[in-house]
Order: sequence, then structure tokens, then C-alpha cells
Amino acid sequence: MGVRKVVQPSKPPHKYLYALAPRSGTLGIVFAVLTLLLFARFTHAQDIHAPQHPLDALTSEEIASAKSLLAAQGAIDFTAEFANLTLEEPSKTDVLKWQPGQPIPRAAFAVIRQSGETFEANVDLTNKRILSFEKQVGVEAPVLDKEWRTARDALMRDLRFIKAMQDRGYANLKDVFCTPNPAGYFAEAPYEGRRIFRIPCFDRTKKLHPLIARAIEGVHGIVDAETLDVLDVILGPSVKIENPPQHYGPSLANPDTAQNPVIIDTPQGPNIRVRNNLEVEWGHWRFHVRGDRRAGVIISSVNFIDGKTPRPIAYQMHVSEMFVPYMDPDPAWGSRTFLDVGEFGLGYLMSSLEPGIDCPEIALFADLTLPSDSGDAYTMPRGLCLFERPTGEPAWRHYSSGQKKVIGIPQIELVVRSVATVGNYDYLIDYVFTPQGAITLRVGATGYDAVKSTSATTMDDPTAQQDTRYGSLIAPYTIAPFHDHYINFRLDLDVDGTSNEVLQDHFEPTAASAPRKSIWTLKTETLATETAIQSHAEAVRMSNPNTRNGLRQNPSYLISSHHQATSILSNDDWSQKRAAFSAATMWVTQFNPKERWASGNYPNQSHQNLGLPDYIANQEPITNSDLVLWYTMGFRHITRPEDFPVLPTLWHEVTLRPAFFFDMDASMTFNPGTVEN
Ligand SMILES: [Cu+2]
Repeated sequence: MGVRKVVQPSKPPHKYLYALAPRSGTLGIVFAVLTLLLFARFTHAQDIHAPQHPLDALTSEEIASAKSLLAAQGAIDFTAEFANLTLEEPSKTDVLKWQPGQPIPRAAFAVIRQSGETFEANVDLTNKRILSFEKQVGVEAPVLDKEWRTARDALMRDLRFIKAMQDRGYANLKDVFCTPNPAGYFAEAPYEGRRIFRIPCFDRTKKLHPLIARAIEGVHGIVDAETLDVLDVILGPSVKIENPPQHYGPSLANPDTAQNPVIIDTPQGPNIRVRNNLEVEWGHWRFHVRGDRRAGVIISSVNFIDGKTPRPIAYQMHVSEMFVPYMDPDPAWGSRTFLDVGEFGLGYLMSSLEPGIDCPEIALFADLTLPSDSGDAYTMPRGLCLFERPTGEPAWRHYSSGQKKVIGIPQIELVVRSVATVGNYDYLIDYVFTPQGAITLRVGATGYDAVKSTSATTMDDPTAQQDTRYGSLIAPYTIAPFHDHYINFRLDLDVDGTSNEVLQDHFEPTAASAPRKSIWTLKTETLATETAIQSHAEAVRMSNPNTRNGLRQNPSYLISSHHQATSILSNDDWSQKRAAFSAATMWVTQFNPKERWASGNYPNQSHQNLGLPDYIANQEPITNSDLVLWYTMGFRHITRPEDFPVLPTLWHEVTLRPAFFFDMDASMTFNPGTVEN
């Protein structure tokens, strides 16, 4: 959506150091000094330390080196813009074989726009040479910052647009701002083969709330980003922007009740250890984290220490695509069929995390190094946070009538969080690790609803029923069109090793002898070839047929889902063709390092889905081999007044839960800690 990166000034780290330190005494001072050393290393690790792990993100020096190699060898000139410049991962086999202390091969992958064409480059950073530089035909690279601004400015200079705005009462365009949207694809002949934006505009003067501009209906522009030709100014019925009612506006946010603070604290210090760049240890968990311009955050090498043995669970987990289609046929709204990961990139849209709002004050915050459009590195301050929290619930408990007491332990979990701000929406993306060996992937949608203007103030107004056919009246003069959110996670699970298979547990109603008439029995099917799994009514597990737990059962991880809406758009709808992954809850593919994105490598203005439907087309066998499970988290958003002025964070999740993996509850060996009074 219309988007800018928000780069907030970095806050001095001592604030967090203080929060980590014991509260008083010599021990506290020693702790603070030690933590200062650790923390300084942690926050700036990627800028000042050489890579320590084959999957570490590119450092700023490596980004500079890749760009200068491309320039020195004449592959790029000063006009080149980078839609990506990120780590080219070593092969999975090499990473799995790698041991600390061994050499770390380093390579970069770049997507470059130059002279209206798109190129992919592979650069060997270790040996300082370009491995490949290839033109990509028939694709559109993700949206770049400069073209976003120039396309917007071109529209605002267009005489047809100026006249349309004057007709709507905007003699001064300073009262108007416009936000180019990725255009999607609808097979419209005049735009075929062009790189275009669709550009709606907003009134910046008569706000109902300081955060939310009001949409100027009935005019939007279509601009060629390359030539800056304004191809069309599309006019429709206008809606007069009325002054806000008296009780709406800034005063709305005044709290009328006092509240004592409620905080998360680790009074004796954190249990999280961060080694090298972003190698994390917490309880029995070990994993690696890096930032990436497209995926946002990538979690790799996830192991659980069982006794003394590290047991692999996932080689890699990250968001692979996000599809947000709006359900209003109005030409300015129906084209909003966003594929935010491929059109922009979650790392590109990342916003800094604010201590005390986004993450607890005690969280560990990491700055991330990311590539800018110019191919230079920049630092995203506090792009990631890690924190432990008590859930306020028992991990388990039982009231023993024999002992006449409650036994149990409190539940504590580790959260890895980042936020992508996509226009009006903010998506919190969490990976939550539990002592029981479960990993929950959570997406929290907040920010505010995309809004459309109406003349109706209540549902009693004569036009209100008609106006709200495709959305809800969420405030006077304000409709929020209905829409969906589909977030696909690429889950390269390796349960106890790379050779896995996917099991589907079917529940079968079965006749039973008296006194019962029926029970259900379990029938487990092993999936044979790459496939989409349409329904999640039954259990799906990633299992290892080659290893066994202490009870001689094949270990598996169960996909335990709560938000599994799938798209009900027709298959011939262009947006559905481009985001076909959204029609199935899960997809299973053979591991292939080139298959990474659910809607393909280049979803911007794509004509078809070259992602998952293409990946499974050859129906490769999936028995006892290295597999990737792709999970579509889906939710339909029926907008409501309670979404106004800001959207209370709506959480959606899926849990990867051990099943026959351990010999017993893994949290039995977890010490939740006690606080001395
Ligand atoms: Cu929504």
C-alpha cells in the first residue's frame, strides 16, 4: 500500500541496560558494566563484527563490497537502484555441515533496476567476483522509493487531476496528499507492459482523528512509473468531505480513568543469551535470527536441546507472502489486491520497535542492517526484539487432593518480534518458543482500517444501506471496506533431520459395540506427492520415519491452527490467480532453495502465480525426503466501529506442536525460576 519506511532515531542503549541490571549494590554495578559490554556488542553486532555464522545477514561492509564490485566491473552505473541486496545463502548441505571456526563462504544476491530493466546479480564476496548478472524478462521488480514519489508528483502536476480536485473544492493542492499503490494486474490493454501505480488521494484538513486522513472519493490516477505519463485520471461519484462532528477528533483519545502500570520484569536478569551476531539460546532452544529486506525476519537452525542432544526442528521459518484483497468493486478500491512481501518487502517496511509499547522495557533490542534502494546499507534501529514473558497461566497444574495443594509451574515463553508497517496497517510478527517444545507463529494486525468516505453519519441516513454494501460504517462519514488477510509462512521443517514425510490424521466415525453405538478411530495417511492441503479439519504432521523416541514412535510436529480462512474468490479473478496460495491452508513441496516465495519471485504486476502452484506442478514425491511446509494464515476482516480510530491488535496464530517427538512433557526439565522476596 502507499508506504514509507519509518526510521526513528535510535535511543541511547543505557536505558535498557539499566532495566537489565540488578537494582542496587556492587553486584549491580558489575552487572551493568558486563551488560554494557554485551549489549554494545549485541546492538551493533552486525555493523562491527565479521560474520560468525553462514546465515548471518550481510554486514554493511559486505553490502558496500557487493555494490562496488558490480560498479567496478561495469555491471551497474550510477542510475542503478536496488530492490534487494541480501545474503545469498550457502547450500543447506553446507550450512548443516558447518562447524564454528570453519571458513564462512559469503555471497550476495541483488535485484537491480537500471534503464527500465530488471537484473539479478550473484556476487561472491569471499573471492570478490561477480558470479552472474542476468536480465529478467517479463517481470516487475518491487516498488522503489524514488519512483513512488516521482509518480505521485507527476499526478499532482497533471491538469486533468488539478481540475478534478478543483471541482471537489481543493483549489490548493497543499490540502491534498496522494499515496501510490502497487497496481496489481487486471489485463487492461492500455496498461499492458507498463510499470504503473494506481494513486488515490486524501484530504489532510478535516480529520476525524489525527492519525487518519479522509479519502477523496471519485478520483484516482494511473501513472506510468517509468515515463511518468499520467495514463488516466479516473473519475467517479464524489463525496463531499464534511467537517468532523463535534465529539470526534483529537479529544477522543483523552483517557478518563487512571491506571497503575503493569510491567514485565526479569529482576535477576534475562535468561536469553545472544552469541555472535544473532544466535539465540533460551532454555532448551537454540536458533539463529537475521533481518532480510524481503522476508523481514528469518529464523534458522532451530534446535531443541533434549538432554544433551541438539535435535533439529526447523531449518528455516519466515513469511513468504501476504495477500490483502479488498472486497469493494469501486474501481479505486477493487484494484487494491496487495501482495506486500513481493511488492515491497517486510524488511523494507520494517518500523523500529518502541520499548514499553511494542516490546517490554526489559526486552533485548537488535538493530538490523538492511540495504537501501541505492544499494547502501542502513541501520534499522531496534528492528527486532527478544523477550521472555510469563503468560499469567500455569504451564501445567493439578490440585492434589491427597496432598491438599496445587502443584504446577508458571508458563513462561520467549518472543522474537518485528513489525512491518504497510501503509495504514502494522503487522506484528512473532515467533514464540515454549518450554514444551512448541513454536507459535503469530501475526498481530493493528494500525488503522483503510477508509472510504461517505455522506452518511449513521445507518439511519438514506444512503447508508447502499453505501455499506461492501464495508461497515465505522465512524461518521467513514466506511472501512471489507477485506482479507492471508499470510503465508515458508516452514522448512526438519524434524530430527532433513528426511521427513507429511502425515494426515483422519478421524473416522466407527461403529462400536454396546453400550456405545459409535466412536471415532484414527487413520493416518502418508502424503505421496507435492500437494495443496485444502482443508485443515484434520491433523497434519511433519514426521520423521527414520528416527524414534524412547517409546519407539516416529517423532513428528503437529500443525495446530486457529486461523485458517482460505480465499473464496473465483479462480479466474486476476488477484486470485496471482495469489493462488491463499486458496489452501497448507502446501507441501520438496525442499528447493530456489522455491522461496508463495506468489513467486516477482509478484508486482504479475500475471499468474509462479509460486506454490508452480512449485507443486511437477508432483515430486514427498516420502522420506527434505520437505517444506507452507502455511497460509487467513482471516477475513469484517470491519467494525471498534476498529476506529485505531485497530486494536487482532492476533492470529498457528502452533507447531511436538507429537511423539519427546518421551514426555519437555517442560518437566525447565526451571521457570523463582523470585526471592
Ligand atoms: Cu484488516
